[in-house]
Amino acid sequence: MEMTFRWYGDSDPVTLDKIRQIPGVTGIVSAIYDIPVGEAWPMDKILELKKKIEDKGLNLSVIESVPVHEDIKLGKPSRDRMIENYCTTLRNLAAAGVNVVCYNFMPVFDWTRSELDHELADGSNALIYVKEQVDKMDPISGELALPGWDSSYTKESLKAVFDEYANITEEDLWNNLKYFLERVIKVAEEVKVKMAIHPDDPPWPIFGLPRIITSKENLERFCKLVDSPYNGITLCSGSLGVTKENDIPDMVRYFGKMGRIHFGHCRNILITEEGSFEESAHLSSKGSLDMREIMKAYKEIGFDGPIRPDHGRMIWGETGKPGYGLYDRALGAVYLNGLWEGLE
Ligand code: DNO
Repeated sequence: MEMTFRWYGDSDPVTLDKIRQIPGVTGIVSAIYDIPVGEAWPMDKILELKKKIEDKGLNLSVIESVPVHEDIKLGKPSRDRMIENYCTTLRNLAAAGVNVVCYNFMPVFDWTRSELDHELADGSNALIYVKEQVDKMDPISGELALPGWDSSYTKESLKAVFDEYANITEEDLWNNLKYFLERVIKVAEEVKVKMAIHPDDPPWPIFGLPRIITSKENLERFCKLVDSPYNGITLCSGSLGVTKENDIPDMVRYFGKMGRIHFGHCRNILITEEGSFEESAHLSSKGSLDMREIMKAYKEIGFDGPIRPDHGRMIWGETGKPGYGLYDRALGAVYLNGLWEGLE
């Protein structure tokens, strides 16, 4: 297992100099953020990113994410050109020595929360999802922005894309995902890049948009869409774990034995009521997930890929990108490494 940490590039207040001081973290998870979704990533930019990271004595372990253009998810004719570009990006990444790529297939919005700085009992601030509040939110008001969301939408273009999704069913989304995978996984196999889909967060439909990467059953269906070891998963405990039906250690064992887990996101969450949750500290006793059992499952499958702590709370007065401060994520990394060492 390699402990990794997400870095948002030069604009990230959590610098590589800080990250390299977290004991046990050797890998960086990053991306190129200034290329429009749907365009190919040029070689020189990839090499520049890699060099910056390696100059600090770290590895560029995972790209999170190479985003999938909405036209691909919608199955529009323009998708062929965009899939071609996606394949070019994979070829370039492979040539630069990157071999794990994370992405997601969530329509329009990436991870969604109702509040970004909810104060917990200990005075720290965390992201939370309260079903009632989300049900009342107007997704196209442009009022809520999250680090994972595409910020290039205007109110009008958001409305337009929502209209396009009005006719897209879950089955359509499955078909469009299959179409994408049939083309991309061929190239991934050829250049040996492990593709790792990120589950939908939260794992249920929001704002009337379909979501399909949500459960063990659906992940199994996903694996069979294109039955290749390069067609794998980012097993995100915090995304899948907010519903009790998803047994995370069981999923790690099941998909791990199939050789389909290429990346682990390990964080805890506290289910506050059915359909609502808070992002808690990583420690098992602070949330609903048994983190030791999850790490034990990774140990049992002989996992040798990258793992990262995931969202952290804001503690000790830190401010910054919601979910992506330094301190609590660093505590998470050290805690997960401690569990791992204890299991050795
Ligand atoms: C949240 C992340 C997601 C993830 C994407 C992958 O912090 O886990 O935003 O990066 O869904 O494409």
